Amino acid sequence: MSIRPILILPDPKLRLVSDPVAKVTSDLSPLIDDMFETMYDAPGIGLAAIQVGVPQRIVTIDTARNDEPRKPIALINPEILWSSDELSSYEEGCLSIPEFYEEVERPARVRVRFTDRDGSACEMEAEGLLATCLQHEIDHLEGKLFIDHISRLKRERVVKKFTKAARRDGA
Ligand code: GNR
Ligand code: NI
Repeated sequence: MSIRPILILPDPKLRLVSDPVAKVTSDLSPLIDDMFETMYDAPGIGLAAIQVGVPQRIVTIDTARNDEPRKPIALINPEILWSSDELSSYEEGCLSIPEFYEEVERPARVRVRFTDRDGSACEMEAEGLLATCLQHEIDHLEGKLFIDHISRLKRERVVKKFTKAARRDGA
């Protein structure tokens, strides 16, 4: 197992649409294990495979608090089946946009279909932070970032800041 480097804005790979996983086999295990290790190390509550440079539709999530036991969830080919009309607002962050936080309004509840790492078809309904996190991660699979949900002025400001930083760091 290893911690993999996380791609940072404005890495163009973050804008790729990830490919569906054709067949869930144990070949995925090293990637999924590394995603959990990378996510817990960061620390973050979610990670999409593209954030470690792999354009496949795989997500890891654990929204358990620090004082609770871990609750790791791996989702392969996740799809939103239903989302509530009711919205809720969370201050979101992203491991690919470190130390930038902004309120985002999204559906308060979602129903998601996915395949788990054992290859079983699963569905889950979520609310609260988990619902927000699921939508944030599924956005990553479409090349979408949470800054796409904020005002253009704020987005352009943060993109500019990270573009300058990348230039300075010679990335
Ligand atoms: O760690 C994370 N926290 C978070 C907080 C509010 C809404 C979404 C998230 S996901 C983020 C990790 C990440 O970047 N996942 O793609
Ligand atoms: Ni993110």
